[in-house]
Amino acid sequence: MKRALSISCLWICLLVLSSSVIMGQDNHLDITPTPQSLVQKNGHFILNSKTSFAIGKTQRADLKKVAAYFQSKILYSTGYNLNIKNSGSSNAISLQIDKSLKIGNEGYQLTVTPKKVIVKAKTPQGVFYGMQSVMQLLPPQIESETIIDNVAWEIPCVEIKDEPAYGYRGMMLDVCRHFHDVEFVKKQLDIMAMFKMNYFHWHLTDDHLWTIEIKKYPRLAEVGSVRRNADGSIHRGFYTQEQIKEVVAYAAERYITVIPEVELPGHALAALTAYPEYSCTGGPFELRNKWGVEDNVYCAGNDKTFEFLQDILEEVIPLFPGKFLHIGGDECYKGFWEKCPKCKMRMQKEHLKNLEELQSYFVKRVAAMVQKRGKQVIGWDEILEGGLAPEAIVMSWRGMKGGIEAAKQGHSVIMTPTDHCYLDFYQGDPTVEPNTYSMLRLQDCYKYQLIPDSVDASLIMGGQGNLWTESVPHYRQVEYMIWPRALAISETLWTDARLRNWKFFVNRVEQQFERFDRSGVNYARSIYDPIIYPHWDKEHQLKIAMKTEIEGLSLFYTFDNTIPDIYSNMYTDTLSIPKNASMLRVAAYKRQEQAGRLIDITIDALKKRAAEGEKK
Ligand code: TNX
Repeated sequence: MKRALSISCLWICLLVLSSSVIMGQDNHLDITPTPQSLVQKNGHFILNSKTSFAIGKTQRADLKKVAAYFQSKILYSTGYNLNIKNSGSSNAISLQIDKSLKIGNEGYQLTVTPKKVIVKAKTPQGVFYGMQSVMQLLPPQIESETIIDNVAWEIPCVEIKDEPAYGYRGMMLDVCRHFHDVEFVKKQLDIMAMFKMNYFHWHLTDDHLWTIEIKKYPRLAEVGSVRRNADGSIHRGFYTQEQIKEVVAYAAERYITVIPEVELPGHALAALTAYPEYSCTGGPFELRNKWGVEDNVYCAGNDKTFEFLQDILEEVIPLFPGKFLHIGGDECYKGFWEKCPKCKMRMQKEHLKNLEELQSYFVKRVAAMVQKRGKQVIGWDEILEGGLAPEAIVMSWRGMKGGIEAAKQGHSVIMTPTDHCYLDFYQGDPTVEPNTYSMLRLQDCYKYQLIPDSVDASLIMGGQGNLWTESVPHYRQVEYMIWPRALAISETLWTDARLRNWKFFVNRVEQQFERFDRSGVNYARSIYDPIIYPHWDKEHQLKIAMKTEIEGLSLFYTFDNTIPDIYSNMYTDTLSIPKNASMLRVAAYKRQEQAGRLIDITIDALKKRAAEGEKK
């Protein structure tokens, strides 16, 4: 897939000219991701019980579906069951396909006048995105799951022309470390669609669980989907093929393509527990019940391993009509291969010089099977080691370098580097966040610059946010980790980089919080928490610098164990630690109200952090 056509200068100029409107505080113009061009006009359209959808005389089934989708969303909160008609000269939301538009296939044009809302696009997908923008122009109550009376359902008059910067705008969910059921996955697809994301990468197999039913190998689901945790508790879950089809169809209605990931040659212990004969040692194994990577991987010397994988893929491929299939490829330990007689034979026979080449042989052999079935393979950037499989798409996660290298070799790339896209990392101070590792603040996601210098931009398909779930046991926490950081990711993938503006983005994120509250979506408010930097000065005294991620907050703190409020000391400059202090307590206030969480951190913990900071 090629990067969508670059946005014309005219659009940029239009946006700059209209930026005073956009940057304003008008809540009704809070569309995320920011449209490429938006001009506000006077007046508004009022949606009421008599408003109808107009989808044209031909009553295209695809437009009818789009209309029906939003009809039911609007019904929930307004109680209005809008009619779907052929035409309507006033009080109508007109959905139109216009192939002559000078816009990409996912783009749309939205015109709102007091009489009419017109959404035009080349494709139903474009119309769908135009309608998502309409929803965001309505008051936040539109997201309510129950009827709300006494709301003026106004849509401000606007002229929007919009299309994505990148064709691949994804989210990955790992359901192997912690399983999440179909209903929850569907809810995430709904939310992704609101922000015009179009690929759902479903990490279905790993050392810790195998989560997809394979009829020919029933033990994969029977054995591979049940884990005994280290504390003796059981964690289990898999999807039947019927459920998979249901999710794929549900996603398609939201213009989201589902990409399954079947991990190989590593991250395969759940499969090997069920069928140990495809490992080098023969097992027996148990599903991995501590985090980290398992050493036992598929045997690369045994032809039966490839037959097994082929059989699995033969069942997986028809379930996913999209053109991509992810075969993992990351973090494969090769120590057993080194000792395994069959693997050694394979290396000899195939003239493979080292274990990296054996890994490459493995990936290439499976990639060829997948490609024979008409699919393109995606692999994590380790598939570069020992030589890339022809046509393989590289998902660059260990920074951008894998992506750069792959693009230099002429391969397509999906950028998902840890320091912008890893939604399993902390997003605020570790003392108040659920336990995990490393740091990725909202701002880090927003700074995501996909195209490094020196690569052919057309090979960068786009990017995605990744949620690994080692430390995410509960579905509410999945949402907490994804939102709002995925808003930043969606904007970096949709909106032209030149139009990005952190301050304006934060305003919109804050408006979105209200919408999430209304629709029962969990999210993190970590942007309101203080950021604390303990460090040693030249005299080796502990000092504390603090700041906030967003503007408009003041920090109040105490060292005497009392709870800070606006009458406490306000932070203005680097602090020294008073004698006998044992704890710093600090909270951010927005005007008179406490905005973020109270952070309590002992002086000992601050010292430890300062030391760790020095090591970095
Ligand atoms: C690396 S990213 C992994 C995952 C872990 C993740 C934790 C990648 C291809 N592999 O298996 O869950 O780090 O952040």
